[in-house]
Amino acid sequence: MERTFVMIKPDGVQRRLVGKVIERIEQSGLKIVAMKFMRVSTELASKHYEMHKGKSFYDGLIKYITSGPVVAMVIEGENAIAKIRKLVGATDPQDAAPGTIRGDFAQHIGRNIIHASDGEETAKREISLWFENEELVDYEMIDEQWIYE
Ligand code: D4T
Repeated sequence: MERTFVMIKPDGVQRRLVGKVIERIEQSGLKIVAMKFMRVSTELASKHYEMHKGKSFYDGLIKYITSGPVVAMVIEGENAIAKIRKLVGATDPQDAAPGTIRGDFAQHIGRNIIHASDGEETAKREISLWFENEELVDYEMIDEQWIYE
């Protein structure tokens, strides 16, 4: 089982898409192990996006992510990292396939609704950046035998 970090960005919250996004994650068989509704500080935003520091879109990105509340989550499942990236779709919504979250709900790369970790190392780093260990809940879902063979 793998864990990944997912965040519904301020535009997702403002456009009242929180329920729809979480529904897609849940109905795919993945499991929520942590979730919080929060305002992102500039400090947290700059740590989260430190790899983009110096790029042309960096300042706008930090302003956007700190502009309103977000929903931060940790999601667990078999190949959860790749599975969520597929559900989310390409970074630029103009390239995101129909049926993906960005393909169905977004238009512009600077307002792309959702973030999801892009690999194992990133997932580990982001989960520990956004959550304390005790905020991650270990539990079993009653339908696990119907989700996994
Ligand atoms: P995030 O991190 O938001 O899930 O996006 P991705 O993992 O899909 O894409 P990324 O790290 O390459 O980009 C981070 C974030 O920056 C915005 N962005 C990106 C932008 O506004 N203009 C750009 O040219 C790029 C490359 C969108 C996502």
